[in-house]
Amino acid sequence: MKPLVLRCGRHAFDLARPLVMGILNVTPDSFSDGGRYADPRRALERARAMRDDGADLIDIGGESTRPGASPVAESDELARVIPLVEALAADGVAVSVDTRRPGVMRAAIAAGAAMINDVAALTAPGAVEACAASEAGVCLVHMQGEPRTMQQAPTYADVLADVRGFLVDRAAACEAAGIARERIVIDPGFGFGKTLAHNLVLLRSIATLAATGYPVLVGLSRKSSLGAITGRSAGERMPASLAAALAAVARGAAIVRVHDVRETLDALKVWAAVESGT
Ligand code: 7PJ
Repeated sequence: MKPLVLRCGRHAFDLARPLVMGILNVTPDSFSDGGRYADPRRALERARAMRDDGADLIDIGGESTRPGASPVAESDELARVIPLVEALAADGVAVSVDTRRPGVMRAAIAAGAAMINDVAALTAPGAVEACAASEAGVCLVHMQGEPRTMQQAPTYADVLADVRGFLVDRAAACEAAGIARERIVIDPGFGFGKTLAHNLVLLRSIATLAATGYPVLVGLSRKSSLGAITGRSAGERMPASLAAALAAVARGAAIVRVHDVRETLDALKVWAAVESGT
């Protein structure tokens, strides 16, 4: 059964059309836009530009989870993220916060965040409880290993079964703790302990993940798998990212997480017009 609505705090999203989540990395070292939005004024400008371009959600990350990244102190993560959440939530923007830390989750929710996006799928002690005590949406991401080492030698018996099983188990743990089904999104975690071949199996199998009944989020924007296919550097992967977003939506993805909001929405509009015949 296809989910109809996604509830994230005071926002309710109609899932009849795909949603676009704009990426805002406020880390000094994120792989594709590292450092560019570390200045809070520039970060706010960038977020508002993505909102004006039509982003449904803006995902703010203060801890780089790129392969090989080193950990960031919680106080630094809070200082980077929370003032932006406050400013954007006051504008009425649906803000998602990309974090693995329960302390950051609680502060983000108190500052008005609509969604917690966790590449560790709320596995940190206290993370499920921090989200259950709110009305925020949650995005549960599959990751094998941890960011520093996850791309060294990812292996799976059956990547789709492993990822699907993990995500369904995490969603069940969330529901058992009181997080309503309508607040939960799942994400296979492209590049999080996956080779190009693993990523392609998962992308081809989005419909199987969507058949769990949870909306599926896909994050492939500018990722290295697209570089492996095209031979392009991170800054030159926008066309590849648009193709990946369309491939995901055509297979049932509910949300695409992207750097290039305006271009992705244009591509999705053409795709939707073809699909609906209007
Ligand atoms: C993802 C993410 C993703 C979700 C990052 C990057 C690396 N959150 N955070 N899904 N990737 N939900 O932006 O390329 O794929 S950080």
